[in-house]
Amino acid sequence: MTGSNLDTTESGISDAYTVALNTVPDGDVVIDISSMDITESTVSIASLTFGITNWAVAQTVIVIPADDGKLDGNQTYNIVMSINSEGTTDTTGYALLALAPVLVTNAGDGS
Ligand SMILES: [Ca+2]
Ligand SMILES: [Ca+2]
Repeated sequence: MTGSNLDTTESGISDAYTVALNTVPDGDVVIDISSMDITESTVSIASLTFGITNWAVAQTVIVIPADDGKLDGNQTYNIVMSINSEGTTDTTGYALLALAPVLVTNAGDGS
């Protein structure tokens, strides 16, 4: 994974990170993605699927800032990723993997 500390602004500057697997799976690995503070941002995609053919190909998640209309300065929160147990068919260990959150700071725009 690349880009674990992201900066966005309420005025509309987004940021992004990429995810790829480090080892070959023997089936699909589905990773769910969600913003822990949707008043500050949303994510461009709700889940990523990696398989035997694309496990090493980086997939991009764009963090899209939201303007909450509050004078709240810079807000820091996590984008969390978790293995989707229903969609994941891999048996090499990804099902038990805990994924580190991505820290995002959304800078306030003064309103
Ligand atoms: Ca805000
Ligand atoms: Ca604001």
